[in-house]
Amino acid sequence: MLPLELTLVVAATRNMGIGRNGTLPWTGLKKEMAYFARVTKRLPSVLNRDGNTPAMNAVIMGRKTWDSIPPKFRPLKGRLNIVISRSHTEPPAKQINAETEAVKVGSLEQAIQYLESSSTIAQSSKVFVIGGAQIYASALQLKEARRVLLTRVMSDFECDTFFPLQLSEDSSEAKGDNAGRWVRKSKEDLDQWTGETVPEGIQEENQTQYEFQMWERVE
Ligand code: FOL
Repeated sequence: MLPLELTLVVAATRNMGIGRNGTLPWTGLKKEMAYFARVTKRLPSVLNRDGNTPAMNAVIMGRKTWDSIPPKFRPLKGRLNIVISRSHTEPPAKQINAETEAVKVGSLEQAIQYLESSSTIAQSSKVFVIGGAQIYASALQLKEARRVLLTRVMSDFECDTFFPLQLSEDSSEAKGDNAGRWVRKSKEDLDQWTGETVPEGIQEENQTQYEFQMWERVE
């Protein structure tokens, strides 16, 4: 069996707000969005063994998140996009052109099965869950969900959608409903995992402060 790992990527306020009216609660966090794009695109340094197929990372999202992405940015470039909807009742197409279309599946489990049967992705790529709340909640139930790349937004934006796990500021440990302790990792661990030098400490953009963090589940 392939040990597929899921990394959740999210930007959230201190009370874990992630969305409002079907979109992000804030506007103009351009460098934050650029971080999201870079980190989800960047391939792990190990290369895939079977030759010429260019490896890509995968991003798994729910249908509402897909709808929230500006059409000109869909599918998210340079990544295999997998979209979950209960209305996707056909088995996913075996061959899709990732540059122009998304893989459609009916559940997170089907998304994982699809990736496990796609040898190039399963063996050499990172798999990100990019929301929204319903899909994060499903992912957090799974042991495969090992890590959260959290951008902690310090301003209190009004939100109607929340990340279903409280990752606390003060204590370095968080308790979820669905098992496991979550611990905040160091800047060095974040740099190593992402393969880049992530800006450390409080960032500010468009009068909004935020911080790049990495959390991992400990057994
Ligand atoms: N995680 C983080 N850290 N920040 C986010 O904004 C974020 N957003 C989502 C999931 N995880 C996140 C879901 N929402 C795009 C738009 C909305 C969205 C995710 C992605 C999007 O258009 N992305 C383009 C970047 C376009 C640009 O450069 O402005 C991409 O190529 O990734």
